[in-house]
Amino acid sequence: MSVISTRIQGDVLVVTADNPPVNALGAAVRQGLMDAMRQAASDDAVKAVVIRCDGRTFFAGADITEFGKPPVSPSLPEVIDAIENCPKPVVAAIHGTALGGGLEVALGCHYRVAVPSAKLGLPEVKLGILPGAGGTQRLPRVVGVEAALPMIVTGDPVPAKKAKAMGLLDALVEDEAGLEDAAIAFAQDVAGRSEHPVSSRRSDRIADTPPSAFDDFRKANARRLKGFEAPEACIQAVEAAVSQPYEEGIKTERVLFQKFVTGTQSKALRHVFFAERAAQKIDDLPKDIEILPIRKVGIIGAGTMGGGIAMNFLSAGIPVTMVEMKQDALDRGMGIIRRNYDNTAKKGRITQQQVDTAMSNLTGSLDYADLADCDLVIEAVFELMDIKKQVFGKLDSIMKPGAILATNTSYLNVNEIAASTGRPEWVIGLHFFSPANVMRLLEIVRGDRTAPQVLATAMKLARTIGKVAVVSGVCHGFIGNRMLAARQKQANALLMEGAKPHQIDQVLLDFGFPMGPFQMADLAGLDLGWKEEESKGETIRDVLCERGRRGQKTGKGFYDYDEKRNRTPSDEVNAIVAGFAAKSGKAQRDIGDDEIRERLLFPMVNEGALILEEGIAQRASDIDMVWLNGYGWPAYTGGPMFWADIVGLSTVVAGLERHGDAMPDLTISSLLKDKAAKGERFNG
Ligand code: TC6
Repeated sequence: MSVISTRIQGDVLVVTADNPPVNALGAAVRQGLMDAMRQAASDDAVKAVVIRCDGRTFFAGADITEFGKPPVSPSLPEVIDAIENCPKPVVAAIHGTALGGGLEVALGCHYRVAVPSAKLGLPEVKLGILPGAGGTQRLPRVVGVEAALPMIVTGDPVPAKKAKAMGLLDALVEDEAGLEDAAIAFAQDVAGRSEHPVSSRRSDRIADTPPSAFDDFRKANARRLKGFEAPEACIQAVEAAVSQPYEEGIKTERVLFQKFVTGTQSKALRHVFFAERAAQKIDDLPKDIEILPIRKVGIIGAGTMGGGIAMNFLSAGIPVTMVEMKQDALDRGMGIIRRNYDNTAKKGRITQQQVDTAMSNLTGSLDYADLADCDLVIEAVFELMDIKKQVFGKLDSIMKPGAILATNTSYLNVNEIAASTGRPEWVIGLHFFSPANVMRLLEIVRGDRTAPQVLATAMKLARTIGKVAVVSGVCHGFIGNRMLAARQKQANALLMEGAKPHQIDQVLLDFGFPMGPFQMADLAGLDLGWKEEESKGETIRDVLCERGRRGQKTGKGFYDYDEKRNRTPSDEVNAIVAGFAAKSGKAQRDIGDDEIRERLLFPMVNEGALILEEGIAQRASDIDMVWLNGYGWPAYTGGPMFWADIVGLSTVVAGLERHGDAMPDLTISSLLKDKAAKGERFNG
């Protein structure tokens, strides 16, 4: 069946796309639209045209899988020009999402109508490119530069009501089922008008732009956009819309688009797009597996982690019972949740009504028995195996049959925890990242005996609460913390060899991380897990803590901090480290940034390769998702495994071998060596 079909209703040509799942504008769709425009122009009985889509959405954009392949005619810009040049008025009927090339098609139409639930956006920037089918020239002409810039540069879509208010839509159709008929009626109405169809090219809204608009926007968004190349290209293209005539502006957009679509950042961000979707797939689970209903969730522990986890479910409308040992700890935890919600409401991100609903779904308790009827319980108690086992033993005796028992452990053996119950099939790891209500990553740890249904339910639940879930097998630290440990080991070794904390941190900041390991340690507190009474000054951390250097909260740690928490390197720390190095007989030396970067990042890639080799991660791109969503790895490099592909696996192996003397206990993964020798990549 053809992906584009046409029919004539009255005097309106209705053009319908049907290209599941998201009506991407692949070659066949483009050709079909082109043919339809020819039909509209040549058939005298046709007075107007409606373009609409079957399925769950209007065109969700160009077909991303075609990027990087030889172009197939007609191009999207040619198709949109054909729509715009149609002598009969063309109306876009929008439901679902009109994104990227999809919105550009709609902008080529002379009129746009949509249902209120629709969203419209130009998310190309998130793929490392800019709208390349006229979007940067047409959108500012339709809605003005002030409204167009954020849409194009951040890529965030706008809801239909806002789109109507900004002039992007001509009408809203309240009755969703009646969109097609309403669009046809709208088309008949405009066809009867005497004036020519309105082209997005002709507008003087763009002339209102103050000259400072672009620099102001650059300044206001500098932090958010740091490291990404495409946002600046987007700004330049919109600047061209203001400073150049339409035909010239379109050429500027084309040149920038061609440059970026073949760039490394775009390849990396496209990889991220598909990696996020791939992570949701578990290869050995049957497609029709039954998903268990999760109507009520229990959380053990009302600390920062437990509270953050609870908020995920409350925000999704799922009632939560939170259990603590003491009333004051419970009150404190519940109070923090309320304050967090209140603050979000103050910022206008949620309504007071939503705060009240979320809080009304939260019950506090001091009694495990109150968890008995929960469909899922997550423990977020102290990270000690004995304590976890006690908690699970108790849960086993209380929870109803068929309830999922989850641990939020970040390191411990989930199989061992599961074995402390009589129902290991119902036990799973749900490793949230702090702050748990904000961070997108959820590592789902599949125990050796976890039932497929339990795993599938956890994956579905992750989607419900807006997390990016990645499945990990059982090993110490799972995917993320195991690789973090490999990096930390090198950071500590480099310190002893003469690199300074600020130098090591700066190398990672320059790479694109939001923070380096010593900044992170200072933020978390150096005394986390450290006991004063047991400290014998045997490690750098012992000495720092003993001297009151316990991190940002004490005004000093690896760095000195002023009252605004600005950090400066510390001579005292350097002397302490040098003292330890001398005691261990290590000569300190100047270490270059390249060596630091290789010694920090190559062992991580190696650990990732071991994780793959052992079957802990399903695929390399899952490892990328963990680091992108949980640890601040810069998205524009695609994640550690994709980055290694770009650097070249033989370069990584050569680097590991070159630094071998400094990393004597590092075993190079045979998978990594093998792939490097064959010139292969981790990702395809
Ligand atoms: C552009 O338009 C540039 C224009 C200039 C040209 C000159 N192409 O996300 P889901 C697949 S750039 C190909 O799970 P949802 C996706 O991989 C594009 N495939 O669904 C998945 O496949 P799988 C600008 C695509 O309901 C399946 O469809 N547009 C595309 O959660 C389902 O996707 C965008 O960036 C595509 N464009 O969300 C929008 N889109 O089942 C990208 C999706 O094999 N898309 N697939 O894994 C989205 O944001 C979302 O897909 C959604 C639907 C909101 C449309």
